[in-house]
Amino acid sequence: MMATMEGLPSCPTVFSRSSQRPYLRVKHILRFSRRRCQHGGGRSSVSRMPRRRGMLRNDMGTASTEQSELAAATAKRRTFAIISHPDAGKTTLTEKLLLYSGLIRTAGMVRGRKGGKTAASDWMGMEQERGISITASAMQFPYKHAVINLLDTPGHQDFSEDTYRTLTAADSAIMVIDAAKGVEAQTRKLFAVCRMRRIPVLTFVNKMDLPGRPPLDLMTEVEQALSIHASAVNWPIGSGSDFAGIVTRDDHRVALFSKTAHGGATKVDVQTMDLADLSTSGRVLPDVMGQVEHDLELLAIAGNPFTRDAFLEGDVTPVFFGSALTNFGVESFLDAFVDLAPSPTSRLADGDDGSELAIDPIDRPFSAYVFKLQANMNPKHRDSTAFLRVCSGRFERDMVVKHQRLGREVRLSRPHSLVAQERSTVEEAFPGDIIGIINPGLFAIGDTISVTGGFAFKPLPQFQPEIFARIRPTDVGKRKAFDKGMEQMAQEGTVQILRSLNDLESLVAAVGRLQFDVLQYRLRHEYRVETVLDLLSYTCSAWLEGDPATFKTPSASMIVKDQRGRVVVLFQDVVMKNIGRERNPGHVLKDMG
Ligand SMILES: Nc1nc2c(ncn2[C@@H]2O[C@H](COP(=O)(O)OP(=O)(O)OP(=O)(O)O)[C@@H](O)[C@H]2O)c(=O)[nH]1
Ligand SMILES: [Mg+2]
Repeated sequence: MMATMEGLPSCPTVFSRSSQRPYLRVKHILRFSRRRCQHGGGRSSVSRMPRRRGMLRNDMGTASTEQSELAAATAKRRTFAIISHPDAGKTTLTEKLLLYSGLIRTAGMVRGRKGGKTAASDWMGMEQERGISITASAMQFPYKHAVINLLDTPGHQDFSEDTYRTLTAADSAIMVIDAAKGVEAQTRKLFAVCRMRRIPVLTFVNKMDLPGRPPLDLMTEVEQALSIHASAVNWPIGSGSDFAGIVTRDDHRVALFSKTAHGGATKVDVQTMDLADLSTSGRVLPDVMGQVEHDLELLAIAGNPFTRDAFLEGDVTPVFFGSALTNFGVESFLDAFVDLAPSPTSRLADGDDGSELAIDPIDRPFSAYVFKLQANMNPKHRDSTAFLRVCSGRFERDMVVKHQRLGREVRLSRPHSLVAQERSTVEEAFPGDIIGIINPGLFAIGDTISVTGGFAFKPLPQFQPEIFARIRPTDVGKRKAFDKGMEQMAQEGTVQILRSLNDLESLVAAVGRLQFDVLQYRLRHEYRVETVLDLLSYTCSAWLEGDPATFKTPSASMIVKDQRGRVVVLFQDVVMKNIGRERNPGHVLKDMG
């Protein structure tokens, strides 16, 4: 295969760790680029040039064709994040959505059996060892008439900053609820973020194959705990070992499932029938049948009506029941999801002149922002990837765009779409798409790029750190690799690096202890550096507005600065922080940066 100037293959190529992975279908969205390779035998110099809006057009007809292509592609996009408390089944559901999309042929487990297959989105070694998600993961796949961009997020609160940033890239969210546990603490917090950002939420009640709480109780809890109307789209037939299927409420069609071997690694067999025929089929016990009929009657009288507008407004959440592990209810959920979920709409940005702008996905030329950085995703490519969410216009490979923070132009020459850590080179992308760009150190989290320049999307939140430490390599000879690893981890937001005001001392800071475990694990595995970490006694912090020289520090506190040079005060505990506030009425202590 011919190599281009940058050392890249000339045809769109899929990079993969295991050549067996049947991810190739992702390329159907790349039809345009593949045709060019087949017929042209490589990229011509003309095709390398970005088709700038207005530049290469020779008549209004072309302009409107491009515009309507863009509008059609945007209308197809469904970009969503899966959120919940740890262990509710987000990664398992993600894996099953990939299975039903055809992107993978057999689904892996969150915690792979020895030598067995693991879930695609939990790609990091530590995730596979511990069976938890540590970092948000992006995947793109076509399904029916839609192109789906799915973001699997970690549930653990120590990684909530990553989850919050990832949520900003989504147009809707799927909230997964464990049928036995109901609405848990972390789910409440994440739901509150969705509400604040006006992201509509669909609810998937998972683990119906295990003994759980009555579905009506769960519906009530969703309504009360989250102050939202809940409207069941389907209803479970039995639960635990009796969970046999679901019935769709509007047409009373029943889907009965047969258990598959290998714990749901392959699609489940479905038999459909009318509810009226279910009792005579002998497939469900009479008392299960009686309960379903009773619940449906009750819902018909007292249940919330569902309208798509109310869902998009965040007034109601459609509720689905199923079991991600056994695949029960996953396909009908995905079908309903592509119909209900919104496609991308305008996003707010701050203009250079201080005005607030709504960036329309179709009317504006290409713009995007970086919501995540991740290094060393694929051992074959020891590099850093910037995850971009396309907000407007058509993206084309090799485009030259304005980098708002740096105030300069950059060429986007190595874009790829993602299936967890695997990459497929992309030629074009549309609003809603998540693409990866190799980051040669140009991008930081929150950066805006656009064809026109002149605005920045709203800044991403940074949480106040609550745990602090000093860290050093055990072997002083590894200092260089250590510094490189630390710089990368800090850029990604894995941890924050704080320095004393005179720059002589540096500390690491995080929102939760697990972030330090990830830091040490990644330094060991990705940079071959063993480290010693000494925890410090500070437990909270705040960004300081005002002159640090006149700030009267309470005892056992410390003034430092963060990576962006902003002043941060570290306190031993909340009492000291409050004393700091009281003693310094002329200063402001901010909890979110
Ligand atoms: N019985 C049963 N187990 C399930 C189901 N869905 C997930 N699990 C199991 O629940 C555990 C947690 O599942 P995950 O998919 O990792 O949960 P998660 O929400 O991604 O967890 P974090 O990413 O760590 O927050 C795993 O052992 C899964 O096999 C289900 O429908 N039924
Ligand atoms: Mg997970």
